[in-house]
Amino acid sequence: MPPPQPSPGGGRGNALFACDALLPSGWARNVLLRWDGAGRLTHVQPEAEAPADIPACEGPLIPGMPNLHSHAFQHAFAGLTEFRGSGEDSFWSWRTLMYRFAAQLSPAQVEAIATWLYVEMLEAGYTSVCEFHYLHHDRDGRPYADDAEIALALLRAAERTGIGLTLLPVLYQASGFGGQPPNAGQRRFVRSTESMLRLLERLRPECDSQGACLGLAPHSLRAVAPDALKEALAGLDAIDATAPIHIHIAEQTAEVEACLAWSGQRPVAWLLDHAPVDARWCLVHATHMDADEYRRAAASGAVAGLCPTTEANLGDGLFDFEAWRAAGGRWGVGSDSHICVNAAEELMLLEYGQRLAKRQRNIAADAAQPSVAAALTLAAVQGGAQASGRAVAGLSVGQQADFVVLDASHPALAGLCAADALSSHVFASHRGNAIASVCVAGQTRVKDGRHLLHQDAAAAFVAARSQLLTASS
Ligand code: NGQ
Ligand code: ZN
Repeated sequence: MPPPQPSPGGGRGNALFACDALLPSGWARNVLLRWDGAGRLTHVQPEAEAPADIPACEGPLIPGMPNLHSHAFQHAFAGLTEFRGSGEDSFWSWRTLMYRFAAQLSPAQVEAIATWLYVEMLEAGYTSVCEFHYLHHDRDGRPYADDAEIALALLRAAERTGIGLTLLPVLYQASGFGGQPPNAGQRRFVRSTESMLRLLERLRPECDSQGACLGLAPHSLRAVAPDALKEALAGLDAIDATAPIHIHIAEQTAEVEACLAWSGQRPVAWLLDHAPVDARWCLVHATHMDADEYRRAAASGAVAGLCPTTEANLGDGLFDFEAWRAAGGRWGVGSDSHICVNAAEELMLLEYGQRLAKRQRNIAADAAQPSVAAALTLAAVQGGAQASGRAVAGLSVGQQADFVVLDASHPALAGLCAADALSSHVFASHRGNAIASVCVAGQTRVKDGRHLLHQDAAAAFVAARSQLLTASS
């Protein structure tokens, strides 16, 4: 039978029966799900009878994955820096090229790129995204007539595609620790703390009206000096004392060294001592921490924002996932630069990085959840939901009906039990999409593996990228 459709009359109240569903406690059989008109689950009942009038999904049902870190515009640039420049290429030489690319983008191009990106995310198992948005101004660095121009383009892209959104306008003021003046490549990003707070006020009703969550992202300790950080956090609290806060924290060893030179502390330690880090925070790329930082950051309740494919692509270094889990740390995944847009592959690479470093196998599993793929999926959904500030924490009552039906007819999955099908989806589907359908807030967005906008959005993306490449050649 087909996946659920919006009910007649435009309401979204609906139901679905799944022979196998991955609930927060693990796999369950014969699960009946019901959700209300707002797309919130009202009923998650295992061992139910299959009601005759309710559609049954054909493959295992898993929770939709929140993508906790995205710079949408970078998707049009993915794959274009895989050549040797002068000397030794690094994160920093990549960043120079990325700035050059960012300098050219128009709001319409950003919208086309984001729309296609969100289509791809939905097709690849992400049902919501945290957009870490710092491309604020026009090409000359001057604010647009409407200061929210590009933020609104991102909101429209999310709304059109149906992906859930946490919008994180980025505070960016400096080029290095302690408030060093920004450089020319950063002119589109830079704004005063006061203008950031005005932007948040401007965006609040827009976000509310489409069910998006609004937070704030101090870009990094490199880009925001201590006084500005304090002032921005106080301003955010006055607007919404529960809003999520995301920051890039310790991605590169050069960044750790510069922070030590500036403050005598490593970035994570500095942040924990100078900011009220708690469960509202997402520490993106907390890659380089010492043992004490792993322990303290995990105890803060913050989510570690892991972006395995981007971190590999940029040569960041390896997060010590085992140490983080041993300390009880929460975590989720993001596709960040979008060198790869696939929730399953992020989980696979996260596990493989640890296997390579530790020379062990099945590292993310434990006695309670021996299947690595299930353990990874469940933890990343929980952590991703926390970082998103939205009720997207999986298949339980009160959470949004965000879910993915695996394609039981895909050769990698066919004939397997649900647990093995998920393992094959994560580890053995060879980049082929083993996803049949995807629902966000109970609405079908991907059917037979395809989003309704697939073709149009792809064409608009390719056109935008061609314009950009022609302009820069
Ligand atoms: C960004 N991206 O803001 O897009 C950063 C690079 C920076 C990643 N860290 C720029 N992956 O950190 O200065
Ligand atoms: Zn980032």
